[in-house]
Amino acid sequence: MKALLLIDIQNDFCPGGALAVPQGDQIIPVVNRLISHFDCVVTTQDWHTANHSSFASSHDGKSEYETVKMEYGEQVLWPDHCIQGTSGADFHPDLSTGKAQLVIRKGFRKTIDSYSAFFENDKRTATGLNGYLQERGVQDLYVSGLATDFCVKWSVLDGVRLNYSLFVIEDAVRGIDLNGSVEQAWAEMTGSGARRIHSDSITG
Ligand code: VGL
Ligand code: ZN
Repeated sequence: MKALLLIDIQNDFCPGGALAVPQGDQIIPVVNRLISHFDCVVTTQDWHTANHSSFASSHDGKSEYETVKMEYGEQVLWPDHCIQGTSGADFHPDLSTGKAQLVIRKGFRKTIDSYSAFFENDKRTATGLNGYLQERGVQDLYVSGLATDFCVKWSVLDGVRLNYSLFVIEDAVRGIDLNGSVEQAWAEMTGSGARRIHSDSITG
């Protein structure tokens, strides 16, 4: 069984949003077509508290995109984004979310960020997605969404580690790109064994 994973296709990650990914909205028509080819569709939703510890605004004297050391490791500090219940945290209105069977919310604990769909940034606290996919008999994971170099990459690397077959759909992802992080993300993902594919190859 195969599943399509939609990572964080939310207003704040699209042009005009608080943490806009360049051309983030351009993946939406591609993703909407893909959804029709899958019986299992799962989406994640970045879902932060106000004053979340991943926000630069929560750290005196720190600027956006600087990093800080947290108990669980290095953390990039972001603009305030995807705050629970705000329109920025909503899925993009053009995304066909109706077929999504599971919404995994992540980053909802104030003191820890969560990039991966599988684990919070301590790499230990599970979101529950693995159990869900196991119980549904999913083996092949097709990944789309935002952003290539953060939540997509971390989800893909965890998925490989958990022994799923990973397919990253290159025209259905876009990145933030801090200092070449998109190119590095592709190297890490393909180096881990994930396959880079084009959405054209998904039919039937
Ligand atoms: C993301 C930074 C902060 C992502 C989420 O979805 O890639 N990036 N929160
Ligand atoms: Zn976030």
